[in-house]
Amino acid sequence: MALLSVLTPVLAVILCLVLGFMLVKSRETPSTTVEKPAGASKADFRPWVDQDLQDDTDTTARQDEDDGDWVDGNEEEEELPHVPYSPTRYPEEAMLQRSQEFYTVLNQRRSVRFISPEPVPREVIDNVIRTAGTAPSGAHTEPWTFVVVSDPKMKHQIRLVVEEEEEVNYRQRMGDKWVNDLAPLRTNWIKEYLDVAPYLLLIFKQTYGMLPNGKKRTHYYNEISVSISCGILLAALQNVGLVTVTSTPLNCGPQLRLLLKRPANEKLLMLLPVGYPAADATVPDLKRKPLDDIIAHI
Ligand code: IYR
Repeated sequence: MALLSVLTPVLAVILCLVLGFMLVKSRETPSTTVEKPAGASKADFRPWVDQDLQDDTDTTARQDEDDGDWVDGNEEEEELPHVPYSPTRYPEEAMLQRSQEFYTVLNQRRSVRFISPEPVPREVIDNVIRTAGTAPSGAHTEPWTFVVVSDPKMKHQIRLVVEEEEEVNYRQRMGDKWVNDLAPLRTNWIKEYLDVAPYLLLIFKQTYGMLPNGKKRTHYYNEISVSISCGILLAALQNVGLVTVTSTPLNCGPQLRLLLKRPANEKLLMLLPVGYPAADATVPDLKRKPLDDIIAHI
């Protein structure tokens, strides 16, 4: 009996430890594998959703990342003047012509995997990024970082990381269906353009902001905001005759973030090799859906 009363607290402690361990394990996100979540059916398993891109919304995950308090709403509020706004208004005819011309330019945009090593002026890239930075963002938090890599050694390091992970993606993680769906595009894990393109643009979404006083600021809708900005960036590249391919290297985010010495609040959303198209570049002969298939007038 005496033995039992001594053992009970010990057993309780052991039980707590086991439960705590199980809880911690269940919260861990795999960083190098895309695993089918327990209980997920074939239909709801989405291997193309990069685990690293998920926002850390629960407070424990936030605290794990690094120290620092969050600003609360009132602290941040500042009086912001509203000023008159009257952008150019075009006559209808001009609108029609401009809409057609803009469509013609953007309709020529293609994802190009064969990029020329020919140098591109830095100022053009700066302006393209300036343009991307005009995107709207949740509560005007501008939650983006554009990392421009031109150093050949760093480009090669990036290539090594991407090719190693992508080989596992194509061979194991993506599955037969996805690999078959991509077959017509003739894409695989070998990404020569990562060495060859004069610039690699790595676009990071900031899952939260860091204020000068060390406090964290909520970045609402950060992924949507950065995605819009990427769309504008693609249009700006097209406007100057440069090409890219929207690569989204699955599972490479954490390694590339460390390689580029980016802070913990930044997560890689997209990697764009940028340059002129190679003289012998080819693209798949894709057709776009007709207007009637993408529009619903109500
Ligand atoms: N991220 C891989 C696979 C890939 C996925 C889609 I969806 C594409 O349209 C093309 C490629 C890669 O970049 O090769």
